[in-house]
Amino acid sequence: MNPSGTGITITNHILEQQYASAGATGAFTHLLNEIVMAAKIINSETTKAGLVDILGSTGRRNVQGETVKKLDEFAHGLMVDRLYRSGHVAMLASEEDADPIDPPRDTKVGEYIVMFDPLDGSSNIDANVSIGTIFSILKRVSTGPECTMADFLQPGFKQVAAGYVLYGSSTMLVYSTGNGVSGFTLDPSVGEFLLSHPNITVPQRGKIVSANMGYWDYWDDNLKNYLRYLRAKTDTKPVYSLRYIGSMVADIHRTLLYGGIFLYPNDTKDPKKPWGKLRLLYECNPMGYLIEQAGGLADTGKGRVLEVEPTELHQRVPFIAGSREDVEEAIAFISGQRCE
Ligand code: FBP
Repeated sequence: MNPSGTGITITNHILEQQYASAGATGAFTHLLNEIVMAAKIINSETTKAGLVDILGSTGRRNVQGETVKKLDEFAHGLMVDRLYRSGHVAMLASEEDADPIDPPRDTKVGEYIVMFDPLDGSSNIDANVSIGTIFSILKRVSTGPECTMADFLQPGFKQVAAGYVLYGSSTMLVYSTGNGVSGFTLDPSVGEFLLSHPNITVPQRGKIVSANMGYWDYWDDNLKNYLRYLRAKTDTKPVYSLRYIGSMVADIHRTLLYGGIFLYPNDTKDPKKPWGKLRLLYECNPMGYLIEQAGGLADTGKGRVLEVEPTELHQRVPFIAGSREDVEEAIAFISGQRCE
């Protein structure tokens, strides 16, 4: 795959989608292009992070109770600025803010709701491990002068687009508008995201398991049975290899390309929060949408992630996603239908 060879830029690709959809106004194209621009600017900061004063924390804690990293704050501010600059956003929500983010005064607003995790995997930033930006786009549903929480608390299957940017050995932007999943690699020599991974399809079955095994003692027996099964070599399956980066974007990107299964299940680490760690609206729904668009499955252990009726902006859900056959097998074990 030679990005420069194809020469299809992400803007070309987005425009082709626009021409293909009847009644398109260009608003969506403009919005996606602002996300592309934000990705390029965040990339320029992450690649020189060790050289400029952008590593380390701000000393503040966000609504998740996590320490806010300087790059988190930078990426958050930039996404808010670029998205509202498009003039097509009704309202925004970010992992970094407890409440939806009002448009700046005198900003032209539009019909799109965007929720995002400005910098996912921020615990890995200072160690130069891959990190990412995740975004989910919905259409506004409320009709009054002001947006309401109903605009944000929509089930994942209502998304009109979703994607992520991976700041890794190379920087990639992977997105879907409901017609399959496409991956673009940033060619620094031309400053353009070029099509490098057309029509990404997750393999039906993989041989990689991705979960933070450090939490083993907090998982239930059905899940442990499944993971023991993956560790066993049988005539029909190899031993599954363990890969866990601890940045959801990087772990899901590998799962999309190589197949296998990524799990952040519910656990009893904190009995008050038995539902795992990952956030439904700006982590699990956009990633679940991409996995499904690529032919895989995304489940909570009790049903399709994209059918969860959201109740809170920052709610968390268990997340089990990847190759169709692997997720089906995992659910059979987790629900107790299988135990060997
Ligand atoms: P944020 O960094 O955006 O808060 O994301 C959460 C996250 O870092 C995910 O990227 C990753 O999958 C998970 O948490 C890792 O959690 P843990 O350290 O508990 O395995």
